[in-house]
Amino acid sequence: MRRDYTLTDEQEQVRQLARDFAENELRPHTVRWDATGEFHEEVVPLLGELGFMGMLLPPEYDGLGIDMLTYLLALEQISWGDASVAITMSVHNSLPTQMILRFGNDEQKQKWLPPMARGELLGAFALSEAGSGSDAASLSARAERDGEHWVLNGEKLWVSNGSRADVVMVMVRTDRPDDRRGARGIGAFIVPTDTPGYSVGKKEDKTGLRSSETVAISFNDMRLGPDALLADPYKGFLYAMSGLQGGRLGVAAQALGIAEAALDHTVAYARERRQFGRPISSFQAVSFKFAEMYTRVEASRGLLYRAARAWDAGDVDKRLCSMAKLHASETAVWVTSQAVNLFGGYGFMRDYPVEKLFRDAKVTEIYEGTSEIQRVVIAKELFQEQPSG
Ligand code: COS
Repeated sequence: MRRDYTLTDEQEQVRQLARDFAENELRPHTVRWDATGEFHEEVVPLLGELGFMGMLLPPEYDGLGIDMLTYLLALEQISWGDASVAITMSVHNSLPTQMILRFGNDEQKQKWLPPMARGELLGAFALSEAGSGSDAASLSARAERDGEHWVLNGEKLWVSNGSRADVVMVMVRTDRPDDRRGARGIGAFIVPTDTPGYSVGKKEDKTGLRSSETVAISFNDMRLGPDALLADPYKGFLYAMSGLQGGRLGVAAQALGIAEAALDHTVAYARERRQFGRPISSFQAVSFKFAEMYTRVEASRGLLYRAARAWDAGDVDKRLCSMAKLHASETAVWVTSQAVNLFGGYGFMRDYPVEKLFRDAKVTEIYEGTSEIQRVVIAKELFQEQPSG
């Protein structure tokens, strides 16, 4: 790993800590986790001990209280070690904990954040449904008032961490059927997964990220007290979108880690693999491919770190978050695909590491907003900007 002189000493230390952890605790198990699809259960408490489950939370809630860039540096390295572990960490750090921190009341923060920061409680986020993916505001799971209480019914799909989570941030309709309010008729609820009426459904059989369990969850007359509602009952969609800004940076860091891992494996292979009497890296056609892969990875890094620095300066820029995710995810898919080609026949075999990275990369173009949705956001922002001069 090259020293990055644009980072502070503290940022370099956290990055190195995450790299060492990835090297020692993740890489030795990643092939087995992928093959068996077993959840990396033993890793979550270890991440908690390092403080990596509460990186963005302030020390008063037992978090590390570090900046967005430092968090993303750690996440990138964790993903370099194993991308399934990275999504467990990313969802937990970016979505439920951040939404409680930003929009929760004191009681909710005191109750949930310290154990979540310590990695004792795992968080998840449930927005998508069978009929609402990109068109997230069209969701149909609902919460009805019953005096002070809420009664939830409906089903959510593709919930990362869903089967293991202790608490899930759930977005459901709070508007009445005769008064639908679109994106302004949705509430966000903090749902403990031991609530009667909560159930975990099908575990998905996925192309990649196979040791991250992705499930459907459903609510059947699930009663929640008023303490479960996050702030305004009609602003849950806005809270979720605000959470997804940071989530999209997390996915970008995850994609960057996958692309870097593919590049590292493929450079090592191209140095050793000999054809026509010489290492394949000495063929210009091959070396040009590496130049392109390397350049695209560094471009993704530049955009991601720029978005993170803007965030840390107080400028949470929707456009930059979407650009960073779009670029890094498409880079990861392209770089891992090139890596498979460069490994030749071996690239297509499970005995070699790059086909797993290729499978893991694909979903980064899909979840937390598809590449098409990122383009919608970027183009909309561009046309909303004031003309200069
Ligand atoms: N950050 C903050 N606020 C956002 C936002 C974002 N990224 N995107 C939208 N909003 C806000 C808008 O500003 C608007 O607020 P106001 O009513 O105050 O103006 C509100 O949300 C509704 O926005 P909009 O009218 O643009 O809603 P649409 O229904 O047209 O949808 C998209 C907007 C498509 C951008 C949104 O639905 C989306 O991001 N979809 C992808 C969902 C997703 O990422 N799912 C993955 C879940 S994790 S697997």
